[in-house]
Amino acid sequence: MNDEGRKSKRINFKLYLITDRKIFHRPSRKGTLSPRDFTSSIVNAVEKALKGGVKAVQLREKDLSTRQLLKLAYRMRELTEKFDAKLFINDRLDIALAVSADGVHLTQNSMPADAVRRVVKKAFLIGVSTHSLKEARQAEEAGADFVTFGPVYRTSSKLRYGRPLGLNVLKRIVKKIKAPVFAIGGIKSGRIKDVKKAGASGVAMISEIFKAAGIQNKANEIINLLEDR
Ligand code: TZP
Repeated sequence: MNDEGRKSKRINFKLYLITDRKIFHRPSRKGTLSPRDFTSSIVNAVEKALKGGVKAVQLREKDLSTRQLLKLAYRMRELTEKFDAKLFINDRLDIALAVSADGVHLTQNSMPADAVRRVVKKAFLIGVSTHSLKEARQAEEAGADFVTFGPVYRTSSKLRYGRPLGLNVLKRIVKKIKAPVFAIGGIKSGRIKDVKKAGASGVAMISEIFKAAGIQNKANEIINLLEDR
């Protein structure tokens, strides 16, 4: 794994787990999930992953109301703290600060990293989703601690995240920026070797872990693959 010499001291994890509670519950016809749905299954699933050794979780539930998201974020904070894992909140700096998360994960439509940096403590971490070398460079220049890059492969949700960018583009980006790069999009256990070879500092995952029959074992298996154990 090509993270020697990178600004990786602040980023001490290689597996970045991203939530998607819709994996467990389909929204009703009205397009909403009941409050019970969003406080139970995803919390249980994240707990299993934490038991398997996950050390970084991104709460990414874009369709929840502010109050629903805040409530879920408090639960996630409690849980991640118990397992000494980092918590990131997708896009919402306000929620991240309110629950004392370790950081925020910014999209290309979020506040830019430099604007966030101006108002947070030094220890607060900033991740940024990127999909090209230009975006990765911009994120790094703006002070991102790490970036996710992808989709590298076709994801299970078909082309919702854009066309797959491939390992060669990942390789090029890793060479050009110093910040740790997490490969995202269609990452499965069997692809970790190639992603590592391409130079990624780690992987970000949704379905490979949350759709696994045994979430705890799957998380553990992936961590072992990433750590070369
Ligand atoms: N951004 C790019 S691909 C993706 C996101 C959020 C989805 C990754 O999901 P999966 O199930 O790990 O392919």
